Amino acid sequence: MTTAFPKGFLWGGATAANQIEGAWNVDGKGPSTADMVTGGTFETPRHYTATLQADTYYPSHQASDFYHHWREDLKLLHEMGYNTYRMSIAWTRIFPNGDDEEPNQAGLDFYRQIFEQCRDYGIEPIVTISHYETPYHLTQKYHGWLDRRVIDFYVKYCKTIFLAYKDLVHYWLTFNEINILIMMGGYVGAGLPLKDGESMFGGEMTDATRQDCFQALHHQFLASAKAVQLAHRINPDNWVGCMIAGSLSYPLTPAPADVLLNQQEMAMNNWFCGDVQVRGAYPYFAKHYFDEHHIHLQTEPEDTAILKAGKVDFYSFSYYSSNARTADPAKAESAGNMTFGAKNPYLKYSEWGWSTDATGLRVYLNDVYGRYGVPVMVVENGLGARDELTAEGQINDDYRIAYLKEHIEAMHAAIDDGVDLIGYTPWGCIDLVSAGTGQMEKRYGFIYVNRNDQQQGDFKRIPKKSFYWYRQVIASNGANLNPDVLQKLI
Ligand code: BGP
Repeated sequence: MTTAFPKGFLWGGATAANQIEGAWNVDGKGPSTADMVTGGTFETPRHYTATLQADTYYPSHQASDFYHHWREDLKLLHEMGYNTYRMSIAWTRIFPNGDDEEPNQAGLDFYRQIFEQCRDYGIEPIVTISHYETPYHLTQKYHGWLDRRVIDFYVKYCKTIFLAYKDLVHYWLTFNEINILIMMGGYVGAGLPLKDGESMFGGEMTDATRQDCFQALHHQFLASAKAVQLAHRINPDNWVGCMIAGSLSYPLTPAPADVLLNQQEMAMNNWFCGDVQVRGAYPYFAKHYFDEHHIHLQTEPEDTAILKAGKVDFYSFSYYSSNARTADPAKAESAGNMTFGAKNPYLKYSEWGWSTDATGLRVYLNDVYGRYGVPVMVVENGLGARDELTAEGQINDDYRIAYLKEHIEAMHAAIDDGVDLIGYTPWGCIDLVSAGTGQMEKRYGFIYVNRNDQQQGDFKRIPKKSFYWYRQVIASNGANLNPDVLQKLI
């Protein structure tokens, strides 16, 4: 039987600018890498075009039109009882090219209104500074994060927003899923150039692409460390976290080769970035990995001190599913959130190939807290699914409630285990564009957005059954997870 969560627990939801805002070129906003990527499906990968093509669908251009619906959206989040909301700032609303001299005032004003409204609602914003979008100009002129000068552009952007929202925002995440650079290539995470028409995630990782990804990652580590120090200097109340794609995996069998492989995958996919950002130094296994893959980082003598001085205050991560690893190449592969592995016979898989594994969340929380001992936040979690409107105009998303319920129970168990878990922001609380496939119809939200993949629909917001359920969860501080909630009009 679940009892309440600790007092002051942060309950909310999460979104990202390029997946929800739309208005991609409005009020002085410049194009970002996300604006150059087409729609796709599970079977058809999204691809990048070097210039925008007529008659091609770029989902970020309209997304869920939050830019014109934010008042209504925040009101709904408030009605659900949120005391936190994780969102990102689009760098290109503030600095349209990334390397501009002056910030764009209209962009600063846009987010100020949002943060003021959050304050009035008692919602603490958690702001991701860079969520899968780099100013496109930086990709074209500097090869994205491959160029060390981009660190200074990022730090200038950080300084601008830290000062602008000094009294309104206290929680910051430096880079969304920074470890994507280890797992899936560099365009999405670091704006590394792609060839025209190439899949957004690039091809297979080779030693050459890996070299670029780790160099870009090194620059992001330095940028993050500098941002942490700056945030603390500007306001000692600022709390800055890393954000890691929680990539839990198990050995598929007890065969020692599977166990060893899994240990290595866990280390590279999770602890590599976590160690640099939380402990302030590259882990012991980095050298062996770099040697094995012929990676030679270009560094400066001051880098070690910068990383050490810029340790984050807390560890945040996304968690959707788990994977299984086998040293036997013949075993079937399954998709997951950015990592691939063998199909785990004990788990169920979604239409998009993602497993549901709530126990894995408890395992991961214990692993993370055991390793780092800093407060932990789950800043993404959820079930991407197709929702159907009933004849009465309702969405009975019991499958989503079941998924979230299990994961909240797992978080509760982890707290009982002793983990210092301080917040939960399930992903895509308002339906938005899928990062992986570009679909609107892979929905995560408590709030339905009337828009489909054929670009039809008026963006109308409709609370789903899970909206009323989550409201009850928050109101009881996690004590009442009863799924048979009444759908009442708000
Ligand atoms: C994470 C990203 C999010 C989000 C989520 C769900 O990797 O941080 O931006 O999109 O995954 O993934 P998808 O949208 O592909 O279903």
